Amino acid sequence: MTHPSEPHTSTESSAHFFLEGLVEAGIEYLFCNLGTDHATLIEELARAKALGRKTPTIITCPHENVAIHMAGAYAALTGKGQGVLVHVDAGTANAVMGMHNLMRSRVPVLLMAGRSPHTVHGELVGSRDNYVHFVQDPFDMASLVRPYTKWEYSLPSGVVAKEVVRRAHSVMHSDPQGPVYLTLPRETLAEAWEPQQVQSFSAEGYGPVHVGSSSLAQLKAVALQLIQAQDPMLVTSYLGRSATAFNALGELAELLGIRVYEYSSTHNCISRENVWFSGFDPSRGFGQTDVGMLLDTDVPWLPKYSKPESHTQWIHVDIDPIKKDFPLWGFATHTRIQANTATWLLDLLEVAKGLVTPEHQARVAKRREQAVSLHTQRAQKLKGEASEAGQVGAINPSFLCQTLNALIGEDDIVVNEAIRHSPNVMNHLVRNRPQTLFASAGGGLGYSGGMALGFKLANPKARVIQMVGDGGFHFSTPSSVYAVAQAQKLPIFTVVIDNGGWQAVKEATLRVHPDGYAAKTQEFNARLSGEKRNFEMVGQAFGAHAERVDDPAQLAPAIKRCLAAVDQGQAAVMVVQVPKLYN
Ligand SMILES: Cc1ncc(C[n+]2csc(CCOP(=O)(O)OP(=O)(O)O)c2C)c(N)n1
Ligand SMILES: [Mg+2]
Repeated sequence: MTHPSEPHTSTESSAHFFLEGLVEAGIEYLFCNLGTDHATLIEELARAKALGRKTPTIITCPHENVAIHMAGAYAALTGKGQGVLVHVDAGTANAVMGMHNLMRSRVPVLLMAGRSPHTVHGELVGSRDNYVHFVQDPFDMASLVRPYTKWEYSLPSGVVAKEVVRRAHSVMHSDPQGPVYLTLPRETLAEAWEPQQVQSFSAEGYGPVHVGSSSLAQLKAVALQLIQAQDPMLVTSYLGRSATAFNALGELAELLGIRVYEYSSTHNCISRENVWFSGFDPSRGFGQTDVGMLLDTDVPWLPKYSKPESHTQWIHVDIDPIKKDFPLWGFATHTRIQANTATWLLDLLEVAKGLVTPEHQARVAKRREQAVSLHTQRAQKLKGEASEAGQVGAINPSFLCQTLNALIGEDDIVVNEAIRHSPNVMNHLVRNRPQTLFASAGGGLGYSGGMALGFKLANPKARVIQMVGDGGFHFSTPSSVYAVAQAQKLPIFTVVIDNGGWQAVKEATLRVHPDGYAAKTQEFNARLSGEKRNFEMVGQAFGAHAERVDDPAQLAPAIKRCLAAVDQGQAAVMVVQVPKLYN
């Protein structure tokens, strides 16, 4: 190692090689919230800019919650994990909830945090020079994120900067994908090395490992089981993360006559126009089913309330069928297959096409008649539900979603964080195209603003519509969301569904204590009140168009104004007053 102050023109800092490693790995963006730990990275970014060298593009995020969810959404849409750079343990702590969401969503992201300097007396470039360097050096900093990472490490030396980046990149993109965490000691980033000392590590030699399909014998067995079934059904939650899988599932349902249910879906998994799409309550199909499939789902139903028939044979196919990150799981299946469901479904289709008989297709045609009738009934029921506009000060949430549905495009992307209004969003925002509906698989609220920005970054042509509760909006660090929307020219459209508090918390109490004191006194400590609650003005403060709608008759014109603003490059926030959870 050489010291950077020595007159050695040929040396470069570890930070320089680290940034080069990120570029070589294909990391396009660093979603950043910076601090004293990043001094040499900041210096190298400025130097690279001055010298015309390529680095990842920096997206400055005033809050880490936005950074981590932006990176997650970008990866969910493009398949490419990005970098998030935060400040020591403090920034890591703010990003942890996002790590929980991304880990549960199996999305790759490289979270990086600088580490406080370890030298106290000025021994090295980057030694402690500030009060916070003494207090931001906890024992086992990585323990903050360890439950939510596949891999974590601390950069031991600039010599291995590129090898470490490659390793992090390959691990996060290997199946099942997920977040990784790397810490960067300040003095290590400031070390200097000769370029020939720092090797590159190619994707060809060190790239990710993917799970494929299953054996032909197994595919045949499953195909025959489905062909022989009297009335098969399927439950999925995140199969729609792949457009290929989405399309293959639609085709398979038609070929084999399989009723498809989504449960707690984080993606739209089948076109709502497909007659075999049977809604969001799998338990409705249990009675008739002799063969069932779980395909890309972590929680297919709630066992406390829904029990499949004992004679039903369940086939389970997933990138992670053992659910390695769930201490308990609790769903009995008869066949368990680890596979990439997109390639597996394509293979199954091929095999099944060679096995179906005219007799089977006649049986499917008969079932199809029933499916068409149920599909039509469902559509009519939903139409009826949304036809009632509601009152001034209590707009019907189904009417809200149906009105919005008529005004958005089929390739627009909806981010769902509507919580107890999720059924309205799922039923009335009719998403027929793959990758046009997303939610978090995790349970940490406040994801949808950052995610909406990440989708807009990944697909600037699509409109991105964020559906969020009033509680969720508070969690989303909204001043940071609209600051980034403005600075990065990422106009998103936020719809705040305001019911005056946390309906989910109220309902949870009633489920456990239906006749308790909370129920009798109607006191759930779930009220979000105050003389002024102008969520739209939070957006306005950072350049967004703002609307507040109390009257259902004003809804469509307000949506149109918001969409016009978004189309002209300005974010929009529309607060809609729905019935309050407290009278
Ligand atoms: C970070 C975080 N804190 C708390 C919760 C618990 N929680 C779940 S739903 C909910 C209420 C959300 O309120 P809102 O977004 O208004 O939706 P509503 O329940 O009214 O439909 C809360 C507080 C959570 N999931 N995540
Ligand atoms: Mg609410």
